[in-house]
Amino acid sequence: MNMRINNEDIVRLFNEMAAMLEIKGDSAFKIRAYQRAASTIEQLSWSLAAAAAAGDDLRKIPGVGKAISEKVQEYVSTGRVAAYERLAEELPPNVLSLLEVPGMGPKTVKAATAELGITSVAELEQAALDGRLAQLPRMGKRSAENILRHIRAQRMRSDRTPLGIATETCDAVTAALFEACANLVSITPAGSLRRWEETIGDLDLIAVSERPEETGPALAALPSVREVLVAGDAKTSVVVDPGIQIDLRIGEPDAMGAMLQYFTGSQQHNIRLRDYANRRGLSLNEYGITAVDGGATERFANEEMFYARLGLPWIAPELRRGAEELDAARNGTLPELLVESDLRGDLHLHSDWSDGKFPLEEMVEAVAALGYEYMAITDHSQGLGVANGLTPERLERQVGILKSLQERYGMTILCGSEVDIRADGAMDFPDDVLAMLDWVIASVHNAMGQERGVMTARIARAMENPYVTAIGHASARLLGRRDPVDFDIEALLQQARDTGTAMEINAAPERLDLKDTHAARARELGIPLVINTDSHHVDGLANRRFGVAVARRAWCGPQHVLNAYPRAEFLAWLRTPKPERTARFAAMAGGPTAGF
Ligand code: DGT
Ligand code: CA
Ligand code: CA
Ligand code: ZN
Repeated sequence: MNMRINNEDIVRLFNEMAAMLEIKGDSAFKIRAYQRAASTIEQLSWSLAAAAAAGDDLRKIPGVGKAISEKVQEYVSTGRVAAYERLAEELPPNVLSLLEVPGMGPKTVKAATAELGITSVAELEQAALDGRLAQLPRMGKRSAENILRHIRAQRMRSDRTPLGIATETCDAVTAALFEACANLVSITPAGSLRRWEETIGDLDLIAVSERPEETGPALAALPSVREVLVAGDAKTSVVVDPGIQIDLRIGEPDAMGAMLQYFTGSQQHNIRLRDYANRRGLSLNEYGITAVDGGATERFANEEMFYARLGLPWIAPELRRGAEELDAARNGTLPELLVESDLRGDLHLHSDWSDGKFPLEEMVEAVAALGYEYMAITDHSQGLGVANGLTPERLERQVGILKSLQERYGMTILCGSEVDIRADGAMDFPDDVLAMLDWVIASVHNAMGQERGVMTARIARAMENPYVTAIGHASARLLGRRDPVDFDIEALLQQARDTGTAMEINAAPERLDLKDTHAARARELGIPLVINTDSHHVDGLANRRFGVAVARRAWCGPQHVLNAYPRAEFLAWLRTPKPERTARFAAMAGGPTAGF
């Protein structure tokens, strides 16, 4: 199989080219063109390489002109881009990491490498400490000290924080602030957290208080604060354990609409919204909306009113990516997004029979308490020794127990398994064992370093198995800890459609897998998505909100999600022979019950 280049590969390429051109001092126009192309391609759900290979005209994509389109073609057909390689040869190694240090612009990076011979952030830190950095043109003592502070803060912040950890930190800080400030009225998260991005650069909080001047100092005084970066009237910035920056701003109740809108972003969404407003003679800022030809700033108590003033419906934060959401809002074609209460089942759950922490009965009881109509217990298969995987004999015993439990519940309890996909794509149980199950999730848990072609063929083979209902956490990534496996997502999703295999959105916040753009592509292809918590603990069931967020970011409504369907329809799909399931799902999604 000739593996395609993923969109992520192309995005990285163009971002790096932009950065290198910046250091070289090339034209701002050219740099901006690469950046804009990268940010557009990042949002695409469909494979750019596939489109290029099919001979599509890539210039129809906003931000993709002749030069960019030719580079994509070159990359796709040869796996290399000569212009990129030329740039990399011209510049010192490691130069891109220097540019990531706040305060280090392209000119400074150039000077630091050329005049001081600096090739790493560690060397930059040394030069800032011993005074050499301050000697550079346009630098000076103060700037050098700032860079030193940023290097240290960056090290402490350790990059972007996975959504789950950011959410926990946000909850903890919010609770502590309420504890510390009797006059606090509300704390609302904005920024990437409110948009449910998979990783968070920093946390943006907006506070409303009866004594606003006390809120910032109260944050700075919390015991979890490691460092105070900014202590101003308008903004307080701190770094809290476990190394997350928090930007706190004070809002006013009658102007929260603009405040929340502005700081929710994304920056790209705001830029487009501002252009849109400008063309209507209005200008936007964090306090409200002002007519360009003068007059007072109008204030808005909430975002609905803010967007309404622009003639737009409210746009869900998950959609605010600066992609197609503005056009959709204008045309009245924003999707009816999935909400948590649409879910009617959870189909990936572990008990203490494998690596879960709770007995079968307690897991079943906890799911029933959510009011679900169906569930599946899916303990690990035998191959996963470390997770106490079940042998066929233990699995058969578990099936017996689940059948007897079923008598006590109105909820349908499916007997399932999370079966390893072995390195060669074979299932970890023989077909006669799989045949006794109602629901089979196939997942990759080992040999994750396989190259793209091998991994794609491996998962594709698993989908051909007639008993495999869904692929679990397809990329096997752990945010901030383990990279996704390398596969051709387009080839896999087409195989899912051809074989009638559902694709899981694993809601565990360290996974979020499928990720949003891949889930959007699955939706476009008519593949049923299933949102599972993969709970190993009764508390894990609440993680469904993260899976719902991924689905919302993928523009999914309940009609796109298998476990949002009423039991009868879900079971009818499950009873349909596998190759016919895609057609069956299309009929469900487009049928009389769609869009409930
Ligand atoms: P992050 O923190 O990297 O995960 O991403 P955000 O989106 O939370 O970004 P952040 O914290 O820098 O700023 C929060 C929002 O505030 C951002 O999404 C849009 C708005 N914002 C901040 N600075 C600017 C700016 O210079 N221009 C515009 N248009 N918006 C800004
Ligand atoms: Ca932020
Ligand atoms: Ca921020
Ligand atoms: Zn798993």
